[in-house]
Amino acid sequence: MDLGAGIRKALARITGAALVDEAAVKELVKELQRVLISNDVNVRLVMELTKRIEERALKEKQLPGLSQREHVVRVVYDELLRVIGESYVPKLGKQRILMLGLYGAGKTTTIAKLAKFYQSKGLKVAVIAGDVHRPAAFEQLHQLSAQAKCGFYGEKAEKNAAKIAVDALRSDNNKHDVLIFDSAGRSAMDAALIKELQDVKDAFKPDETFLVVSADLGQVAGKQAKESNDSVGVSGVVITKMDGSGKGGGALSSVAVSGARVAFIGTGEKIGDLKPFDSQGFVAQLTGFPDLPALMEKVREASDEEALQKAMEGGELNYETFLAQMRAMKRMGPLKQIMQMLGAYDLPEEMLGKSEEKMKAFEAAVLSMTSKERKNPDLMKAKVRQERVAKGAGLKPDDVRDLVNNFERVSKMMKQLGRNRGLLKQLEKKFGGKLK
Ligand SMILES: Nc1nc2c(ncn2[C@@H]2O[C@H](COP(=O)(O)OP(=O)(O)OP(=O)(O)O)[C@@H](O)[C@H]2O)c(=O)[nH]1
Ligand SMILES: [Mg+2]
Repeated sequence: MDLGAGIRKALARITGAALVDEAAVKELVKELQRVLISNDVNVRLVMELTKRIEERALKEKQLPGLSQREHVVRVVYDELLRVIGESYVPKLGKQRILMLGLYGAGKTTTIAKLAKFYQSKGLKVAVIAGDVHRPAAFEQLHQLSAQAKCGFYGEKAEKNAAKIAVDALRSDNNKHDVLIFDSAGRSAMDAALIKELQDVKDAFKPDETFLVVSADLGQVAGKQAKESNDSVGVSGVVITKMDGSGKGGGALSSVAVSGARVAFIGTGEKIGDLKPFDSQGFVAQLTGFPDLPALMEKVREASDEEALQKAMEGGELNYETFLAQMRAMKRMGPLKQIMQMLGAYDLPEEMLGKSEEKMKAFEAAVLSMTSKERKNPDLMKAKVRQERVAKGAGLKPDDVRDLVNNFERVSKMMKQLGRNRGLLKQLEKKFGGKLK
């Protein structure tokens, strides 16, 4: 059974259980251990991971608004994500990339895929045929470059890879934004390969050095990542053949714990079968909860609700607490009516979560503020700050000005209402818990 299917089956025990108690959590943990180990994930890692899952699932305070089931799923998701590491955000600028890896890992194919990827981001790409050992390597890359419609440099008879790098840089003369160098594979990271790669590095001066490993190496991928990093330095790992291997989870987790970052994932032989590594998406897929982001949203709202409660009780309003309030109000429809009953008729409609778009804009703006600005709303009255935030949030300065004005209006009103401490509590009593 592949890793994803196994994890989903294990989680089904929880989601299908009549009662989510300690025994159910222990069952889940046992099943997870079995699945992870049989998928070549390192045993020590599995034990650490499942111990944390068990502890957190049983002991951690459940966030309000989450069911016991959701709480457990969330813990599993969280912990898997922690092992698997961060998503990769490709740099989209001028750069040189050196590719390395053992025989047949997928270096040359991946180069064509990368060329296509960076070109799709508007960058000019050329590839360099630097595999001087395999006779057909030059032709293979040449053909792939035609398919990817990118530039190509190579010298058929040249046996010195570093010299090819120097010549390619000279003839390119800054014409292309991204240069990708194909190097020769070996059956092991031996001294000769390390020396050749080091010479190429000195000549080519890469910004990124990507190690290419095949998913069917399983845990060995992590060992390879570590060795390559120690000997030549690696800035990212591309895991290929994730489509055809049951050991992908093992490869991925072992690379992540080796300290290297997973940069791209190859999922097929075609030129479009490559994507930057998205750890959240990957874990969502593994756990079989495509709506996990929705669950996470619920988690966030639950914590927002706590922040809201505090803000209402303390009467303090700033951009941070305001954002939390808006998020919570979105769910607490009745609050708006209650506020109207209290005479607060002129709450700006769109600020009460009616309009998704405004909400998103507001959120983007708040996230572009410094934490000082979030806590001291008065600072945001300055035009220069509004302009800076607009730039950061991808909004027009006028939009940010509107948001600031709206905030000021609501803030004034909240101050009047908020003088009544514990307002929310009283309202809840009065309306019989309708607020939740
Ligand atoms: N299914 C699948 N096949 C892949 C993937 N990436 C590469 N391959 C295949 O793996 C084989 C080897 O790929 P190459 O790109 O030639 O590997 P290489 O590392 O350059 O090999 P050498 O230059 O001989 O060391 C080819 O048949 C590719 O089509 C992938 O993500 N999925
Ligand atoms: Mg090759």
